[in-house]
Amino acid sequence: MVQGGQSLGRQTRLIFYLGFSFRTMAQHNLFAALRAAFPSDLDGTAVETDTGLLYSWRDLDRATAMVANLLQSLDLPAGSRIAAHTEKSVEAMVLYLATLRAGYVYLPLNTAYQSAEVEYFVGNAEPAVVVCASRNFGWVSKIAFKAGTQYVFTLDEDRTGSLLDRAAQQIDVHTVAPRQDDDLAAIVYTSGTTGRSKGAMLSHGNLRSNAEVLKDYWGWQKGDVLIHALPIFHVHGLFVAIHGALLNGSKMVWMGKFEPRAVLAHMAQATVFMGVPTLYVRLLAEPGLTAEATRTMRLFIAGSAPLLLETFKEWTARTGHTILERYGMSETVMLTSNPYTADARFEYQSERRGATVGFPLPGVSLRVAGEGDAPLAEGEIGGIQVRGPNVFAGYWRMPEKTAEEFTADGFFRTGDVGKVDARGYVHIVGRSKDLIISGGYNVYPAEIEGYINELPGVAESALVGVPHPDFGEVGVAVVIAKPGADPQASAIMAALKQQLANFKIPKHCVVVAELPRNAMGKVQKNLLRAQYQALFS
Ligand code: MLC
Ligand code: AMP
Repeated sequence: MVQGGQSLGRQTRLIFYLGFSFRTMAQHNLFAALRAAFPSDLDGTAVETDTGLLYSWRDLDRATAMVANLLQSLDLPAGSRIAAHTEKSVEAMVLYLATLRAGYVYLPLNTAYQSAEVEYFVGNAEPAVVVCASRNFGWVSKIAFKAGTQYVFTLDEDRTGSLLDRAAQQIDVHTVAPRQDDDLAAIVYTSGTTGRSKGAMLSHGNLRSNAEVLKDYWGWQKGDVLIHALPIFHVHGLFVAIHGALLNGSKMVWMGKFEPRAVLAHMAQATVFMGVPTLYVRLLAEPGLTAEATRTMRLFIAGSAPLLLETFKEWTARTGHTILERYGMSETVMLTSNPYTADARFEYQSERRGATVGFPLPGVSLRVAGEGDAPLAEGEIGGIQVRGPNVFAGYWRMPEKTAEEFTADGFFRTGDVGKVDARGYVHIVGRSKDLIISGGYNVYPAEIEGYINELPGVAESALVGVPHPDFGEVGVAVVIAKPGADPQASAIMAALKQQLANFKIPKHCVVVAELPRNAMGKVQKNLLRAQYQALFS
């Protein structure tokens, strides 16, 4: 087992215990920690958008107070979920922060999700409040009211909508709702509309402890400026990026959508960038990506999907910077990271190594296990299991699923397969879960297959992930027709587009006579993957 961080000395322990008794009385609301890190000059710029808007720290404080006051004025039951199906905007971030501030539970929903997907999440989470784009109000409110939601507000990217209209009537001071470490802060769905799609329950303590560890581990410093170019529906853009900047009192350059040239144009005023591998691949395709263009940058961080070694190397060759790759998931926030600094005491551990995800973060225990959860030796490949203050409390209203994913001694089975090498670096070599990660978004084959199998003329299907130069991995659907039927690949794709988020649509579909099967009759997806391996290369 690998334990992140150093063991505590006797003296440090004493301080820790004294500190602990004080902390039990203290404010544990994550928002309070973020707010406490705002710079003393509240008139400085906290966020600058790619459309030229400036928000001061005072603006963030006042806006979150007003939205928090609005939420509290609704007299919602304790623990109410506030679901957001809103495009990326600073106001959407304010809604997230205000939800924390008021002590409710935030539920982010990707705006790519269509009605069946939203219906599942809203039906499962039963949010008291849903906020959506005004153009979607008709269908979203119908779903929400059916699920028992009391209030549906609108919020658009141009700072309009009923949420802000109503919040404008509130006062701009607000006392942060007291919360304990174990209190729920957010529910993040892993994906899909099938019964297997699970809401990971993250507490204030999970999120705050992880953010605090990363602040130190990644050497956040005074003057840092983050380019925020990721969506804010998922852990990477919502927690890692936003908490990182706010907890350091750092300005964010806020991009509504990732555009490589816009990112390059803003790089000269920034120091930190976070992206999924596709963002790095697309930046590398820009001739403007040079050492000069990245001169002011201190740190490039990648994660959410495997970063190819060739991307890692090319980045260094072009910019002189070494990408720091880290590993995490919705259920755990961040787990491991390559090192930021060269630490003379651990010289061999100071290198950022491509194709590895570095070391367990301080406080995280990580082990590689084989059959029956038996721990494996160094270098052996098995299931990655983790434990720590960042690991979620369980799946929303799914105690049996939660129990299935935890070992008897409290380790969470990540579903990732990997090893720890002789130097202690963690390598991810595959996944035991049937999952495709495309451009940093998760696609569950079983969900897509379920939709395809419902289409006219389809007997059966298999979705497999194959390498893709831009998205890293994409889905290929292999379909078997019902006897006498002749379903067309183009019609299948068109039908899926009507029902599913765009990133889940297979990039290729073929109708074949039969699927390869093993002696037990199970489809051999490894053979299909091998067959279509070179489709996009
Ligand atoms: C868009 N498309 C995708 C896709 N994104 N297809 C597969 N995978 C994706 N990720 C589709 C579009 O619908 C479109 O289809 C076509 O591909 C081209 O679209 P595009 O204009 O190039 O896409 P774009 O809007 O630029 O989006 C690409 C992207 C985006 C890479 C910027 O997908 C993105 O922001 N990804 C980041 C996801 C993320 O934040 N993951 C973090 C999860 S947290 P058509 O047919 O309509 O033309 C996590 C934990 C952790 O994993 O460790 O961090
Ligand atoms: P999600 O459920 O969207 O949070 O996705 C989490 C999954 O993304 C993990 O279980 C991993 O499979 C994958 N992942 C995250 N970071 C990395 C990384 N650096 N390398 C490989 N896979 C990663």
